[in-house]
Amino acid sequence: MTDNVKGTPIVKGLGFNSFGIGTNACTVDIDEENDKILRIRPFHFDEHYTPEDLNAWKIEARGKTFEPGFKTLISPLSLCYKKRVYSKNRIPYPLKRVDWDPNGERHPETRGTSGYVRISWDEAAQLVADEIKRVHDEYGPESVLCEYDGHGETKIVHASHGCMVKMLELCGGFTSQARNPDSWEGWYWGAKHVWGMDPLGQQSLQNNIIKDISENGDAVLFWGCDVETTPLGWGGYMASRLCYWFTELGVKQIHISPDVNYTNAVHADKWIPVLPNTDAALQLAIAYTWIKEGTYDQAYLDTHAVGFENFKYYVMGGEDGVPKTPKWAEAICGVPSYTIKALARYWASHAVSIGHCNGGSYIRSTFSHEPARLEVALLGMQGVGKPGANQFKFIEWTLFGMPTVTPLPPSTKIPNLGAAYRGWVHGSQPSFIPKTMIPEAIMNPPVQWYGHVSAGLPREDQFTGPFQFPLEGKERIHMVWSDTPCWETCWNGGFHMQDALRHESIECVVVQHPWMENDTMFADIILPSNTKFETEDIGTDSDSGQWNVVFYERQAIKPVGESKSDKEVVAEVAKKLEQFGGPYENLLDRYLGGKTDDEWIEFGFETCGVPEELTFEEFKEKQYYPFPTREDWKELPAGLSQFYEDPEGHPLKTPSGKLEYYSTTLAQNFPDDNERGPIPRWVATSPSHQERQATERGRKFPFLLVSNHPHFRVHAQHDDVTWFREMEECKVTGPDGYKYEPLWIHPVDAGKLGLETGDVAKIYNERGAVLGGVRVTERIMPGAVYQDHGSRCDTIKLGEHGLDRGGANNLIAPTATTSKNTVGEVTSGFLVNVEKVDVFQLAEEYPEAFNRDYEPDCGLVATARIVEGA
Ligand SMILES: Nc1nc2c(c(=O)[nH]1)N[C@H]1C(S)=C(S)[C@@H](COP(=O)(O)OP(=O)(O)OC[C@H]3O[C@@H](n4cnc5c(=O)[nH]c(N)nc54)[C@H](O)[C@@H]3O)O[C@H]1N2
Ligand SMILES: Nc1nc2c(c(=O)[nH]1)N[C@H]1C(S)=C(S)[C@@H](COP(=O)(O)OP(=O)(O)OC[C@H]3O[C@@H](n4cnc5c(=O)[nH]c(N)nc54)[C@H](O)[C@@H]3O)O[C@H]1N2
Ligand SMILES: [Mo]
Repeated sequence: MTDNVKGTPIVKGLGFNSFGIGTNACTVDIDEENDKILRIRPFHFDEHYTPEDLNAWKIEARGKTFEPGFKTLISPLSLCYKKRVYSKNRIPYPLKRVDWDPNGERHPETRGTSGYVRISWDEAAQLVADEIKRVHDEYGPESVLCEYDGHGETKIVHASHGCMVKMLELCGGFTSQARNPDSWEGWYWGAKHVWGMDPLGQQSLQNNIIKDISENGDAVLFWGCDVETTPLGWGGYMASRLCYWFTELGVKQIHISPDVNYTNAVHADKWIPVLPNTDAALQLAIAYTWIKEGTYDQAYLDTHAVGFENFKYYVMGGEDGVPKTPKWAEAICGVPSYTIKALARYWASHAVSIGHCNGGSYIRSTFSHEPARLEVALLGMQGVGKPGANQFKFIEWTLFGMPTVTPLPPSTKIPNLGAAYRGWVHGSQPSFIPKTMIPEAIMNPPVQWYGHVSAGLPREDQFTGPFQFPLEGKERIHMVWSDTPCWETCWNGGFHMQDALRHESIECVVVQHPWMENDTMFADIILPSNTKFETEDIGTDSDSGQWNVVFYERQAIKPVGESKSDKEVVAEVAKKLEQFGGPYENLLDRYLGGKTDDEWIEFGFETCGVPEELTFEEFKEKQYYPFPTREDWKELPAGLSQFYEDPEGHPLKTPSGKLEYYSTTLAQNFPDDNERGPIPRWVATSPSHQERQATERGRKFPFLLVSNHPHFRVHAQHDDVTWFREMEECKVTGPDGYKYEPLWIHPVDAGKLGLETGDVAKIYNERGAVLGGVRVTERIMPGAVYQDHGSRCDTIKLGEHGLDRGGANNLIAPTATTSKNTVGEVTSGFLVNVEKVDVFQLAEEYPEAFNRDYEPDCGLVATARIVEGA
């Protein structure tokens, strides 16, 4: 461990959302004493550097000034992190599942219910190495599925995700669980076909949009957007401060969402409740109103768009005989027709921008490509790119290091530690499976799809394929190695995944993880990894929106228990594999890349873009370097202003270079696709999904579930944090003392169902049920119910038609992907019913589940599963 200079706080970046790479963190100071973390607190950028060094920026508009400040605006998710480090849920030592015997019966069917025994690191590493060798020999390397790359602590040298793939690609390969272009499914699969905007599909030219709105904007539509919540997982409260700034300026904030989210509650001028994933109907009715009233910008469309006539024909009912009137929309989306008209009229006569984090249900639900491209269609009808009218983002300000993705003043450089990153590599393997198709690929191979489905690929990639798993002549999956054990909690159709993990074809499951939670309980071998407090590393903060910084991260404490960093965990296995010679020869050295940790850190420093005159010694002493603001930032064109002024000179990345209201490439490539046709439209139901209220299923399961990103969690992370669980906001204490995941329901619906605040209810459909603690509130509109995403599984009955006490509602999300030719997730905005349950009766029925080692302020503790060696 590096010697800590007494009294000098340790600088770290805390963020949990960066695909495990060192960006998207918020810089913090950590106070440590006697190998214990005392506290985590805001960091001051001006400790070693002056405002002049930073070329401090400010936005001045309407006689007021906005400045970023020099103290980090850290979020509760960072402040609390010592509770995660010292959680009772930490895995103390390597473990083996009791009824898994590699030389005898393997009992795949008891995964998820078995207990574990303590084993040594030596035995654990040997077991994993033996299994890899056996599977390679018997079936080939493609039979090892690696699950990696989810969000994780921001780490570079001790990468949180994908260390194992770095090793396996050196000794034969593996099958990769490819992250689909998630979070922005609709933008990616839909909006790109209207306006290009590679790689994400959201407006990629973001420069100076905040400055532009401050000077010229009348209103911002928060269309499925909660900036008091979702920027917290990545950075801090900068986006929240922007909302206060808009209020100060008189920029109206109009919220369109099924719920009164945290931002809405604090900043909104107006709330327009819309039923989950029915936005497409609302959008079409706005287009209808504009066409009917002649209040859209036809002159702009003449020069900036193609195919508008086709779209107009559809909107006015030419194609299907159904004009998309506000009355038509009202019946679907629940927004009164007069409100739709009022919104349309306001928008047409003001400078309106749309702000997102990513979009909520409608961007991650069935057919999400439709509302996404309809939004672009609407923006185009009002001349997107004109002063005060753009689409912009409140988070991911420098995602993937793209210098144009920042509506705030950019720095001279975005620090890039890619060269030193020791984790996952995308696209290195010919054999891959989209994340959303894993259960099917395991249980019912072969499976087929279109596109390489790695986030960040150009639009044309969606036409490549079909791809298939397994590759021609190759075997199915027989072994799973995961460092992201939260599939069942985070993806679509978790109960289905539980069945896949227990499938007879799966002979071995290895999980490396710091905490005993979710899919970890399906592992045969568990390898305890650790948090960034326990290692030395280098990192960057380029997402909190204040300053872009690179920092040296000293080790704060010794590893907890017998844990090792993810990188070291894999090194243990590499060492053991060497004994087999052949492709495994010298594997450890090759995996380590010929450098020690210190050398990798120094290499990261040298290659990340810091000025040459800064020495490594000086950097280590100061612990950070902030990149100054670009001198010329005010001259950068705002948003899409150049396209607005000169579409020929600044074309979009669509085949025509213009906004495409009719996509010829979609028409050519998927002529039979009526779920994603060439024109954006309202798709009621179709073979892939029946998740609309006005259907047969809708009568059985009458509510649309909204499953937002949690305020006090990052997906499956932070659910064991004592400070949060103590808050009434986070859990509802049931009559049995168990802390249930809150379920919001409108008083009218609660009345019909006989539910009261504090009751426990089951949320269910034909895929299964999860429990929730009822909170009756007008913060959710009638017809919709709301339960956050990411609560830890505490499954009572496993698999299809299962029952979960933890409230992990992804377990009952649809198993099919976005639509026929798009393999995105569908995890929110689907049909459920709700019914009161008697927990004492359930406890009698399922005594084992109700007697697990559980503490209300942590949830299940690690010992809930450890039967020997504790
Ligand atoms: N219902 C619903 N579901 C959703 C969404 C929704 O809106 N609603 N949103 C979706 C979206 S946008 C996304 S991006 C996905 C997110 O899905 P994931 O990225 O898969 O989710 P996380 O929980 O962030 O996953 C990270 C996992 O890595 C672990 N981890 C963190 N740090 C480390 C480390 O250092 N080492 C190791 N070994 N593990 C670590 C965490 O404990 C967790 O198990 O969820 C999707 N699911
Ligand atoms: N604290 C915290 N921060 C996070 C994350 C986290 O898990 N926790 N996850 C991170 C990740 S990976 C991502 S992708 C982003 C996600 O960022 P977003 O996609 O913006 O997050 P969501 O919570 O899914 O949705 C935002 C809001 O949309 C509204 N909404 C929900 N459904 C609908 C709908 O059907 N129509 C309309 N109009 N509105 C709807 C709700 O009011 C909700 O609060 O957040 C990131 N930041
Ligand atoms: Mo996401």
